[in-house]
Amino acid sequence: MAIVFLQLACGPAPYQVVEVANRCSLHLDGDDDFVDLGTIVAGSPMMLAGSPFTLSAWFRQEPGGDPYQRILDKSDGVLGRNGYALAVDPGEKRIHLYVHGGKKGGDFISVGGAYRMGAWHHVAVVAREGGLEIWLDGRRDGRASYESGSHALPADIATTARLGTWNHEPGRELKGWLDEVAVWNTDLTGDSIEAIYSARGRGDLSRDWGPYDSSGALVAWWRMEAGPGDDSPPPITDSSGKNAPGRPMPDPASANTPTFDCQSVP
Ligand SMILES: [Ca+2]
Ligand SMILES: [Ca+2]
Repeated sequence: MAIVFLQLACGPAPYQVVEVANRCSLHLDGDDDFVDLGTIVAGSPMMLAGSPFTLSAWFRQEPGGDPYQRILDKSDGVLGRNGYALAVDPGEKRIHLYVHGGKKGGDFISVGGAYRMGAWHHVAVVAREGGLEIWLDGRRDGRASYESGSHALPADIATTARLGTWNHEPGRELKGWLDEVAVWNTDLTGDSIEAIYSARGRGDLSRDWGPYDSSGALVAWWRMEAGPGDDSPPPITDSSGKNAPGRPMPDPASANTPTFDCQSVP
């Protein structure tokens, strides 16, 4: 019996991941770099109006920079107003999930010290009908709680959306790397989130495999893979095929833009 147990505990995963190559990530310098995703209008898949949803991303943060740095923000004000936002705060090393239904919303936070600077981490946040969840590196944060406000699902209100900052003034720019940022218009199971984490940015989210059975609900997937084109700057392609490519935006001072980094991936 001991040998059987050992094989179960140490053997390969009991399913086959449908793999994709992961060659590159996106580096943002923390100084006004971001990716413009345009305006999310009525009927857009990223509106997520009144819907359970899941956001997933790999991130590697560098010290310094702004507080409450945004991974993804679809809003027109602070605290994800009229939409939703996912942030990583380098001071407290805490994840923030903001969801706002148009009249009310909340700031849902992980424990402090939830992740390490300079290392790749996977974050998934889930909005279910009855509440929110934060998952870090494949494990649910059982102590996550509301810093303010209360449960809501996203509003049906047009706002802009961005990767790497918020939407109404400078000051929440991500300093570090992003990769494999994905959005679903459903609440993924815990087993799905564990599987996505275990695949380390190499699972094909457009196909079902193992416990991951939500490919049909994928509404955005930015893989940050440098394309063959010579556009400058190159567009940030959405591999779900449901959104127009994102535009890497230059900062006014130095005019540099987010850059593909094919040396650092999760
Ligand atoms: Ca910059
Ligand atoms: Ca990638």
